[in-house]
Amino acid sequence: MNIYNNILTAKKAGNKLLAVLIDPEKFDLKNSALFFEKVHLSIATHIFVGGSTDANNLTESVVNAIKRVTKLPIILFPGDVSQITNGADGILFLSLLSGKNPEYLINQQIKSVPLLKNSGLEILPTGYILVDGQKETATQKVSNTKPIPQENTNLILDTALAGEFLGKKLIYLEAGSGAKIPVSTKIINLIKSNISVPLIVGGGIRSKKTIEKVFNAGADIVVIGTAFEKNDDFFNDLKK
Ligand code: 1GP
Repeated sequence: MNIYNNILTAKKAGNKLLAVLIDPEKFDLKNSALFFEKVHLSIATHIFVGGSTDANNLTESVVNAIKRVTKLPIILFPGDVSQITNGADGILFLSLLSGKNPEYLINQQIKSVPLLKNSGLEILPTGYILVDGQKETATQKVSNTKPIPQENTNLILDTALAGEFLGKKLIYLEAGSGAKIPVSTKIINLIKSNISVPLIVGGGIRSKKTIEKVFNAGADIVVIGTAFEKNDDFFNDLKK
């Protein structure tokens, strides 16, 4: 599986990608077969697994259980080094560029190297940018960083470009899980027209209409978590 090349191919062809975010702390393992039946009927293309915290170390068992019921690429979206498990296919190797907390800029990444170097996980270097979604999100609390206000478009753009100049292969604009408002289409459009790597957008997206708006503004990958956690019938709106 070459996850990044497949993302680039989709981007080139203008095929939009949808990632379903599974938070191990909230996922009902007993329901996984049924949940994935719905996922497979939908336009979802990727599974992200992760959360800001995983106090009971559930990530490994969730990844292994999911692996048995889907062939979609499973990509770790870890809140910290403890959420790394070999059972997945790849990992968003995140650096929280919007914050000024060295722990999430580089320290967690250094700590993860012994786990990653022999893991077989495809590593996807990702510039992670937290934008204010009008709600104090778990990412903000756990990372002890402030999101960039949406009005501050220049700072968001320069942060994204700094990420690209540093060699990040993906830029992730994040309003935070359960955000009141998603990243604006104006910002998505601005970032998209200035970077050349694929753009991921997530946080607070909970309707088909918003997904379409976010795609049309330039997102290559949209990430949905809360909308599925609350109501997995949401997949019915997103049938292939
Ligand atoms: C959070 O971008 C993801 O990291 C998804 O956010 O839970 O609001 O869909 P939601």
